[in-house]
Amino acid sequence: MTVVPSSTSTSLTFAQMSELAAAKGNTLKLKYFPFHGMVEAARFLVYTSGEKYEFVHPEAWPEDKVNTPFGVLPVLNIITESGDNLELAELAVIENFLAKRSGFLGNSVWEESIISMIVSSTSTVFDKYIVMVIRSPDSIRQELLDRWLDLTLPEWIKYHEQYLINSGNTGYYLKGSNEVSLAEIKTATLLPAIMKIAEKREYFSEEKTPALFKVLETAKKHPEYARWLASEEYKDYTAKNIALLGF
Ligand SMILES: N[C@@H](CCC(=O)N[C@@H](CS)C(=O)NCC(=O)O)C(=O)O
Repeated sequence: MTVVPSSTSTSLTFAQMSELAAAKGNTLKLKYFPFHGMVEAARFLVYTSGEKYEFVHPEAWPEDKVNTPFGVLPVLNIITESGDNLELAELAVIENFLAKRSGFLGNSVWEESIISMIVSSTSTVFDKYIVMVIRSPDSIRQELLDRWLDLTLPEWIKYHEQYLINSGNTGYYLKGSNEVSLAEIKTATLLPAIMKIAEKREYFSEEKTPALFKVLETAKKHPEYARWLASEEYKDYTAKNIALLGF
């Protein structure tokens, strides 16, 4: 099998690439399938970056795999003003890169690590649903869905409620913070989908999950996030997500 490596700007040094990636005036191109899937937070971070951006979709899949670093999406291409093309793959890395650029990753290395820790926990619960349930054979999907609903999800709910309450139940994960970070954005983007998937279990309510609901309110009060939720682009991805995945 021949794998053609995806394009990278090999003539630039890492120091040059770092400078270019942080510069203003770039165009951000985020490639993923034409629904929210796993990139809802990443799309918001692109939207709020202040840079020109394009949300692009593969023309043909799996044919387009070979044009990505690891055969999967999302991929972020940063096109600099001088036409260089810097490429990043792997969702967590793309999210962190974009979040750091726009101030959604705290104000110190420790805050950054705590935010990444919380995001990783939330990403994992959703990834498990995608990998264990959605991609499973029809014959065992219901059993795996029940396992996710009865074991995986309740743990996430319990520990996140506890973490938020220990942080003061303010709607922010970081104690004493009043700045929206990727931790709140990640939860706010995935919680509505998770609630829909689990609606028959009745795990979520103002009484049962007050701290998680406060995170949703915190995110919705963020002016840029509210603007993103109201945008046609966002609504279009939501409609396609519902049509394809049911949430
Ligand atoms: N480790 C990757 C996983 C990405 C992933 O699983 N992408 C899926 C879409 S959600 C994909 O590209 N699937 C198509 C394929 O595997 O051919 C990441 O975190 O970005």
